[in-house]
Amino acid sequence: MEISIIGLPGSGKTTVFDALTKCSAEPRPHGGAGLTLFPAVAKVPDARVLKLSAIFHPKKTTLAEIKYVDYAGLPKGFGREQGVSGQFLNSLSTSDAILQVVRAFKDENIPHADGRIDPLKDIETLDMELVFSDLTILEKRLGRLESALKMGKSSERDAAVKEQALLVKIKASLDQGIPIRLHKLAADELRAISNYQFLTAKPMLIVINIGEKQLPEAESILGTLKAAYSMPQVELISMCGKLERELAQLQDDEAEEFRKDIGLKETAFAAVIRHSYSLLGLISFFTVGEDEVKAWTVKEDTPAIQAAGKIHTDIERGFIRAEVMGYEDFIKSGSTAEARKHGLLRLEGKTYAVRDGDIIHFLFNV
Ligand SMILES: Nc1nc2c(ncn2[C@@H]2O[C@H](COP(=O)(O)OP(=O)(O)OP(=O)(O)O)[C@@H](O)[C@H]2O)c(=O)[nH]1
Ligand SMILES: [Mg+2]
Repeated sequence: MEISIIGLPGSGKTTVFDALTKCSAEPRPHGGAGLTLFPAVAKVPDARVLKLSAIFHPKKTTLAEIKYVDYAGLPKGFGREQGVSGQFLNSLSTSDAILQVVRAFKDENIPHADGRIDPLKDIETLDMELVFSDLTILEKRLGRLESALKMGKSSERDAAVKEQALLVKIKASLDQGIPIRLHKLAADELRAISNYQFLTAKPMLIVINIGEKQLPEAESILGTLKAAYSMPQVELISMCGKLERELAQLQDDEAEEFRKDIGLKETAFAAVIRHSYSLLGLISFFTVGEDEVKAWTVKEDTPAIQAAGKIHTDIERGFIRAEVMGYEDFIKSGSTAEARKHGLLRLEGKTYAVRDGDIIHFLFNV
């Protein structure tokens, strides 16, 4: 799972990225090296894993991970309806979701490209950029479809005509600046366009980057923006990027202390990661034991056999059964033996849809 971080120049992308990934990316080069991708992994905070770890005392405790990508040296003109192409577009296209950083912080020493701080305007500007990029891809495809239809074989004609109609429909609304995710496309239509990796069809998490002084008004800033900009598959959240980056460099207990002092409830980065997770339709299941307690990431409704394959292809190939108990059931029971006694340890087959919080032991044979 990979999430690309984009936003207008100077909006705080790198600051937010550093906060999420605890500054674990390679140092960035200085000066015009062209576009460079910076991937780094964020650990998904999950109190359940820590609790399981406290019960099993494993040698190793492993949290789930999400990969974020930051870009240095964005093309000049990004945000001016001309910037997404080449390597930048390739990378954005293959990512599973987009995290957009929007500047709300005020700082006279850091000029905004448009000379004003207006988060909603910036969101719309970036939307236009992504719409424009999708239009370019779509028009190319339409052109090719048209010439194929002119000389095409009759066997492929029906599919081509159908696709053409769909693309024309999408183009009409992109032309009006409407993102594809606002279309209520049917499942087969979504499948038909999935290859194009349209940017405005991807889930998007918008992080409003507020300044420290704005912390008391964070909720009202966010509320206003949510009221003005709401659509399916888009989630808005606020975060003080600069402060969170500083906190990310402290020891956990020091950071916790600091947070309490300034009245920050949940770590903002935890909230961003949680939202990234739900936006992507991801859930966690756990494996437990003396060696390791580990959180695994899968899509909602993943069948048990596929979840097994995440751990090892041998387990998938030799899958016999899965022993499953819900996290809450386990905690209530206090131990696996108790859970078994009360019938809370279930035997499930290959097609069982894994649920968030399942503790799974796979039985297999190779
Ligand atoms: N005052 C203040 N400054 C911030 C905040 N967040 C980021 N900045 C500053 O804004 C500047 C730009 O931040 P970056 O994180 O580099 O922004 P970016 O979007 O990665 O910039 P480019 O990659 O150059 O487009 C830096 O000097 C940051 O220290 C904030 O919340 N408050
Ligand atoms: Mg940057």
